[in-house]
Amino acid sequence: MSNAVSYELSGAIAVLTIDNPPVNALGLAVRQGLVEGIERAETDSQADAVLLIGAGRTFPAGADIREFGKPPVDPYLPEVVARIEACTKPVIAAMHGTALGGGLEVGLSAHYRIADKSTRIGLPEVNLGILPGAGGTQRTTCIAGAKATLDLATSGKPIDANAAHALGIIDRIADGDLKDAALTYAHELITAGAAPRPSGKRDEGLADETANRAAIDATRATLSKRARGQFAPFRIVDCVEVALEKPISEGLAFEREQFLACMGTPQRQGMIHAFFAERTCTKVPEASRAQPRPLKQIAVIGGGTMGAGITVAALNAGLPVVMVERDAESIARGQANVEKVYDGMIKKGRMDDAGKAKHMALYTPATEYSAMSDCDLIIEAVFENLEVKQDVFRQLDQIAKPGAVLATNTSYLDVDAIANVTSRPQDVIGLHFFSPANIMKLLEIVVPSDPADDAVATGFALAKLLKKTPVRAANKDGFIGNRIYKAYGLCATYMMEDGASPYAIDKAIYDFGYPIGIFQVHDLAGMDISWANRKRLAASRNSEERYSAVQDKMCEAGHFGQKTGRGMYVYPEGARKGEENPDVLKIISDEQARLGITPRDFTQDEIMRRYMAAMVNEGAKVLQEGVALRPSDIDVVALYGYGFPRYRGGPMKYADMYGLENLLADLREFEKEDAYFWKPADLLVDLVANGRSFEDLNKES
Ligand code: T1G
Ligand code: NAD
Repeated sequence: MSNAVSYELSGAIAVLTIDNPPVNALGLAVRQGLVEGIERAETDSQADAVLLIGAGRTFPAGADIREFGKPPVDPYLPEVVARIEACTKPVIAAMHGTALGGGLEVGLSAHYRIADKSTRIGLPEVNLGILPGAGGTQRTTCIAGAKATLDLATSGKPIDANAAHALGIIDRIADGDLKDAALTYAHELITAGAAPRPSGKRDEGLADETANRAAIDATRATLSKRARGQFAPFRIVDCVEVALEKPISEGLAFEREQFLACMGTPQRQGMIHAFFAERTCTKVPEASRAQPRPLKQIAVIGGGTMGAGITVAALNAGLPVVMVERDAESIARGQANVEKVYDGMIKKGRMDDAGKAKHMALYTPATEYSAMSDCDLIIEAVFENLEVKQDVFRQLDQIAKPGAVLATNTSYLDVDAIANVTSRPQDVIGLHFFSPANIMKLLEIVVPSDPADDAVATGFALAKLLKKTPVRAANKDGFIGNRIYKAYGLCATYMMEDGASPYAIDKAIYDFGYPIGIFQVHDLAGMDISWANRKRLAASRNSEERYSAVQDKMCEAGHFGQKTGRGMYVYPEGARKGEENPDVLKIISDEQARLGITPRDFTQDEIMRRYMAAMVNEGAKVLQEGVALRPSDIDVVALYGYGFPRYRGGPMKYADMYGLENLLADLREFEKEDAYFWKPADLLVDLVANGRSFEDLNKES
């Protein structure tokens, strides 16, 4: 027997225990072990039934994703599943933890299923750019119907044991110890003379043809918006449709074809890269060297846009929060900003008054800094002004308890300049949340020049508590995200000044897969913030840097974006979707005339080649300067903070798939018109010269 699956007889039950930590992924050894186990049980005269169960924290959580992209090795999962289903003795699957993807498909290949009450089951393959390739689309439909299958497989979201039981996917919820309950269930089935019951031959889910048809049509309609540009979600609908119309053998064959088609797409590469990138970014030197400090109570200074969002994120995680504002009027506004979030959820029916009360019970408003003297972590989110922030940290130094971690939410300011006004700079870090902070998953953890390892580790512990995706960034202007954002923003501005319509630029970015274009983002964030930043940097700007005054002139004319109802777009009566703004087009053409620029056309392809070249080139500089630890961290920042389409994996992954030599060739072409802006990063030149990729750097990190 393979060492990943053990065989033991418990009474008349052959128990196959899958043991492949950490998540019992269905790697080769597990697949071999399952086939060997079933064949042994079939010939074992003492065994009247077979029980499949997982050791450790979960029933198999899917195929082994690390095997993807490598040459597949027999037995393939569909064969393993078919072998289990064909077993001549009843097979019972006992599921706990997260029975996902191939794990659920193995469960469905059994004839009966029992689950622990906290089990979650799901078909998350779509999150990896693929689809359930071992019968999941077919057997789930046979049992639970089209809607349930489509919800599971196109959302990728798991459901709990009760919901799965209600759908007939799980036959029994275990009471008490799972293995004991499963053995009892197996004995009951034997006593009852229960025969093998192949899921593929069941038809409860096929009965309501009208509902099934409606589910297919509704899902296709929804996906056309929700899964714009993606491949796999639509193939899933095709598979479920075939499950409704064809015999199981044809359905399984069709599903396999579609699975292999998905496996062959760049989207699969991009999304699997994203899966591992968001797990790798938590692996940082500081956290491997030190344990985090306690995190029982935190404080937030400033109750504005960010302070309120950060507070809600912490309250949602069950963390008590003290919010401090300048005065009674400001703290009342701060509390209102927090309550507004919960009131909005109650209005949408996603929370009730009791839920709000439970969270607000953890909230303490204050105007005295002394109210924070017991807090383990204090996050400052006051005005983006160095003097104001330094003053806050001087006061904090007086009242915060020894060992408290002091953090600033600054977007651009020098964290060392803030830390060094205190007597404990080693306890100061940057925690750069993204707006709205209770929604956005990204958290840049900014490491100044000499922090204590456990202070940085505490930042990562907070991220885990708040269910944020943390990325370590060194303390350099704009850190990772805003620095790269500035570069591709500049690129878009230059193209606009050279003749590309800002609306065509936004359309190209939207068609590339972003939710909105760069100028729509500017309008959303408010042009005044970047205007203030340009003014702050004016004195230190390199004279070689091309400077476009278009956005300054827009701001001088009050075109700040959605907050003033006009920016690059005009927003009639507060509309969220804008219309073209003729005043801005006038400003652009006046600037072109003033600068003697003859506007020229830009194709979508050229717009995106320039946009991605600017993004990746700045990413390479961020890497070579050590601001980011690895290229995949930059991908995580782009995916979770800046709307980069997940199915493309992130800018650095995109560049690897596009070919670094091609990207360098683009830079060389653009460099002819602006050597300063388009100068290729040394790292990029070096990688191309040595035939290496960003993925090589990821592997070395
Ligand atoms: N294969 C390989 N490694 C995996 C894995 C998998 N399926 N799932 C998790 N890991 C690793 C992960 O990289 C991490 O490693 C460690 O396990 C702990 O994971 C035919 C083809 C199960 C809910 O998509 O959603 O089946 O970083 O940090 O937060 O239809 O992992 O420690 O080195 O995420 O508690 C379908 C993917 C596969 C589920 C646990 N299955 N996994 O979450 O821990 S495709 C999935 C998860 C498929 C068939 C197709 C989560 C989890 P390391 P973790 P967690
Ligand atoms: P905001 O103007 O909405 O809120 C700032 C709050 O700080 C105000 O309520 C003000 O009363 C309070 N405040 C000012 N001085 C104070 C003091 N000495 N003590 C206590 N409270 C004080 O600003 P915001 O958008 O929430 O930004 C806050 C910080 O977060 C800034 O550093 C900003 O750069 C950063 N940030 C903003 C965003 C964003 O998208 N808005 C995103 C990331 C980071």
